[in-house]
Amino acid sequence: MIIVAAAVAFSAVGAAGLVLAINRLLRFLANKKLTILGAQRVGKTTLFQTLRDGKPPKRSKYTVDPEPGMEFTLRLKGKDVRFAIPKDMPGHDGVAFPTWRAAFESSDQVWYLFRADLIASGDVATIQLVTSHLTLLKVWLKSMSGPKPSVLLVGTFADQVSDYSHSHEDVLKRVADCAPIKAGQVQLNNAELVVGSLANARMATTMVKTIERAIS
Ligand SMILES: Nc1nc2c(ncn2[C@@H]2O[C@H](COP(=O)(O)OP(=O)(O)OP(=O)(O)O)[C@@H](O)[C@H]2O)c(=O)[nH]1
Ligand SMILES: [Mg+2]
Repeated sequence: MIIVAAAVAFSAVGAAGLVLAINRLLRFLANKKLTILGAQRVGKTTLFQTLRDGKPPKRSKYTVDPEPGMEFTLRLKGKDVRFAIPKDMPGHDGVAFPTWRAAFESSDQVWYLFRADLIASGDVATIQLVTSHLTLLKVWLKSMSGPKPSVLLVGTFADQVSDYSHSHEDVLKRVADCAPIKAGQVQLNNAELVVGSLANARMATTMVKTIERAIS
């Protein structure tokens, strides 16, 4: 499915600071293919829609993806950013990730989203899930012979950490110190790590600027 959205610069009615930050970020992604991966409900669609619309969506429904793999193109002043947000069914054991793998291997950039709040609080199920995902990405990266994607680890839902508004750095450090994230950064060719939130326009602006710094 290809959806061509209008350029953010023309369609956005969100906060001016956010639109500016998005346009700066999209410049670094022009003519690139970006894949957004992550477990269910981590904020993949929210991040894409924020970049597309210049403001975070009010609410999002579960993404029901009838076809394997969703693709979108954002056109920015004649340059395209191609997005892939592939979906996999729950309950898989890692072998059944064909759409993730195909998107991963054909991308310039891969953003892996995970719940920063749950990682920071040591949630065992989340740690196991993130570990298994990052192990898969590592195996795919190692098995590739041609150009490889750069991987960015994106922790979302930081607003759910009680002291986030006072101490961004502390939350980032707690996430960075978590074993699977620490190992993942090294194993994924020194993947950058960003932590933030898309809960509102102000937090989304910070998130977008942080992502831009990480990939530029
Ligand atoms: N508090 C908070 N809520 C968020 C954040 N990001 C997304 N959400 C909310 O989390 C829910 C899931 O977000 P989605 O963007 O649909 O997540 P997804 O990864 O696309 O989910 P699926 O496609 O269904 O797997 C939505 O209700 C969002 O509004 C965040 O940073 N903080
Ligand atoms: Mg979704």
